[in-house]
Amino acid sequence: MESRPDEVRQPDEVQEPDSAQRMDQARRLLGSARRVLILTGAGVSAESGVPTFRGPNGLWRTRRPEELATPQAFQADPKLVWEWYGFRRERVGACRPNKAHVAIARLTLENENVRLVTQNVDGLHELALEEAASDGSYPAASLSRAEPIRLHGSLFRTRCTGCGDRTLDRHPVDVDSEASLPQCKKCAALLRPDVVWFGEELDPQILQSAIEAAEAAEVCLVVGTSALVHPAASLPLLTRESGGVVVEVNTEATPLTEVAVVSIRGPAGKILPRLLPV
Ligand code: BV8
Ligand code: ZN
Repeated sequence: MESRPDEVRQPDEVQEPDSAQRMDQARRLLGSARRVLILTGAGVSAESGVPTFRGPNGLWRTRRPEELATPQAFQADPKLVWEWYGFRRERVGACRPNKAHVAIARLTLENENVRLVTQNVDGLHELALEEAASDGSYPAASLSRAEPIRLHGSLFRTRCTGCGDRTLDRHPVDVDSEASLPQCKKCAALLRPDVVWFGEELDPQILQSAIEAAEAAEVCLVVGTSALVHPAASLPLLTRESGGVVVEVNTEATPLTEVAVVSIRGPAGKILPRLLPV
């Protein structure tokens, strides 16, 4: 089919000579695995319009995420950091889950031996899950079990820098002045986004449940991550060390490509609906 001159040609699995075999091999591995870990990064949300960290729109006002997503940056200029999180909340708030999120949501609802661990703070996995279960066809137990293990927190939650209180918060952020920044309703201290910043430890219980899921998995399906941020990037290695295998879906090669038994090139929104047995 001739593509219209203005149409951006998405890299497609059919372009690579042996990609059909890779898809078959990956389907077989996923189909025969008793336990599967799915690890996602920003790439799974790219087709929803969420800028990735290292992609073309990763920079914000020429600042790199690693510069802004740190306790030091917040200490030095909480207004600037809140402006960035306010910008992302608004941008992500207008995005919808794509076919990759939906395929993963269905699989985790249908199969209790599939766990999802995400580095994403955009809440699109959770939204896809809510919508997939909205027809009430899944028991509450499978819904809570299908909840993603969120390694790095959420854009739509705050944490108090004084009393530590955590709250859901989807409101736009008033960044007029330092005095207008979000304040704790309990102790009036400054609130911060409830995310894990670079240099900060992950929540030990959350990390432990991710490690256990990685060690128990026979297949770790890694989708849309550059695998540069740790400890998240080490989870697939734990699966391999425990005798399992790694399957990768990414539009580009990553440090995990050489670890993966099969690596599929293409956009997650196109690949996952064809790859996952749902
Ligand atoms: C910690 C929340 C203890 C905030 C985030 C070991 C070695 C080296 C460094 C370290 C190490 N251990 C610790 C570190 C330091 C650091 C780290 O890893 N630094 C990196 C930069 C080298 N780690 C930490 O600080 C962690 N804490 O370890 O505490 C400690 C502390 C100090 C020292 C030692 C130990 C905390 C890390 C968490 C930071 N918070 N997010 C926020 O979001 O605001 S990380 C954030 O960046 C994301 O959550 C994610 O994890 C990461 C971005 O990576 P990706 O999601 O993969 O996105 P990216 O854009 O990079 O790539 C997108 C990919 O998708 C690409 O491959 C692209 O090709 C692909 N793609 C694009 N479109 C598509 C696609 N694929 C498929 N389909 C498409 N359509
Ligand atoms: Zn407080």
